[in-house]
Amino acid sequence: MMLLKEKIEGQLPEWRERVRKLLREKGDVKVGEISIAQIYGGMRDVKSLVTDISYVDPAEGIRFRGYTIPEVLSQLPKPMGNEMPYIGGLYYLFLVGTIPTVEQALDVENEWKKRGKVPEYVFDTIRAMPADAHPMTLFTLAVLTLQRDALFSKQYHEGLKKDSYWEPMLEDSMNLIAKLPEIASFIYRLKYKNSEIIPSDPNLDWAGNFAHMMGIIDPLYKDLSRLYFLLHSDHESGNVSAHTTHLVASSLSDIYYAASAGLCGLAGPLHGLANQECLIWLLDVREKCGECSYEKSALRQFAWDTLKRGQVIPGYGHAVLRKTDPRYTAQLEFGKKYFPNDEIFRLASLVYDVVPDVLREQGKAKDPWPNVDAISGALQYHFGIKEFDFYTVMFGVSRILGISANAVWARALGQPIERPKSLTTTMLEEIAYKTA
Ligand code: NMX
Ligand code: MLT
Repeated sequence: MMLLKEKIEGQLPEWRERVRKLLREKGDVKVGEISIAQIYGGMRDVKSLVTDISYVDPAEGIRFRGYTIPEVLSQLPKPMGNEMPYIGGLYYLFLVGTIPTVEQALDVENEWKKRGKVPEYVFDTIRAMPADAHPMTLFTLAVLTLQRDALFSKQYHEGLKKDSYWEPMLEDSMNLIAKLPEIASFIYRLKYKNSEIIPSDPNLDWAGNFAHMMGIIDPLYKDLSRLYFLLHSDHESGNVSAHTTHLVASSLSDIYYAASAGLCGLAGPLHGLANQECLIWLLDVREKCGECSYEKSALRQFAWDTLKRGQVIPGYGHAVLRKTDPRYTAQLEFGKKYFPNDEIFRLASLVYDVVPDVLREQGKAKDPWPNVDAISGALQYHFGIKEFDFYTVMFGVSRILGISANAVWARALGQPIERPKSLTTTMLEEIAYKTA
């Protein structure tokens, strides 16, 4: 039996009883209230979702299964001679809840190797799309195309018992994740590198193999890929990609349907597409400010001009965080260590000295600090990935780790179809003026 399956199966009776007990004994305890401002305001801070895989503390940032980003980076097993961990180990942590040994991390990596062959029909579908289709469209489509092979849908129609729903969900998730590096790098090479596809190297780990298939020679790019996929993987359940995936999967859609829906949400400029927007913004600074790009006064003016045009400064602000995103800090440290004098990296780090003050002066954004997207593109740019409309695909590859792990556990714990209640404006007015 697959190790991950065995480990989840071992924990399930206890988890199911824990949730049953809480519901039985304390099901009517109130966790919060909801105001009219929250209903109209994107449900900000409404506590209505549950996940044990990650938690975002506004003042501290993300913890994966209780571990901070620096703890995860230092404690997860790493390929020999490298500084960044196996992503197989991260997935083990997500699903099992404990830091794996090297053998356990490699067990996940080996499962992915066994399941990695991408069916030709996926490539044919991508090739059939117009040449100017956005890479996120191609990626989302590729994930959806794989739905043909969904085990969950097949077994459900064969009469699978509810207690076992999570098993094909896990199998499907493993099958999907295994194929992502090859699909993503195929899109990149097809679109930007003359269709010169680089075959997969079975000796490499999942993230290292992605770096190899992208055609980046510098061995450090393998570690950046491991870092990138780790940092973007999960951010609790309320963000658009995670919440969309959860919502769609709650109707018992399989992971291919649900993850492709989540990716569509990730493709929005206020969410994952912000990494592309950030790079565009930095290149714009360089083009318009020229030599002065590195002067704080010029950067300040540029930031103000952006705001005055009614646009957001991409990569800054957050719905939950109220401090610098630790995912930003981890990437900043990587750049400072390996290429502090890189032009675009320097510019991205200088923006950090200027933009928070500008946003505070403007007084609108509740969080003036950088998020994960503010610097990720600058690191890719350093390694020659200059086609910024590809950046969100890498975010998507990584995000599927988190959303699929959540989908497996949601199904294991029998979470029901999601269906909140809506009201009309008249009803809200009646409630408001009656209680006033
Ligand atoms: N630049 C300019 N204005 C901003 C920014 C920003 N970076 N961040 C927030 N604001 C504005 C926001 O547009 C809103 O204005 P208005 O009242 O006119 O609608 C006001 O400040 C209050 O917004 P907040 O409550 O602080 O933020 P909210 O929770 O609504 O949105 C984001 C969070 C992340 C969508 C927002 O900060 C933003 O648009 N940031 C830039 C885009 C970005 O970096 N997105 C990536 C987020 C991370 N990710 O990968 O998903
Ligand atoms: C994410 O990683 O999903 C973003 O930081 C957005 C969020 O958490 O709201």
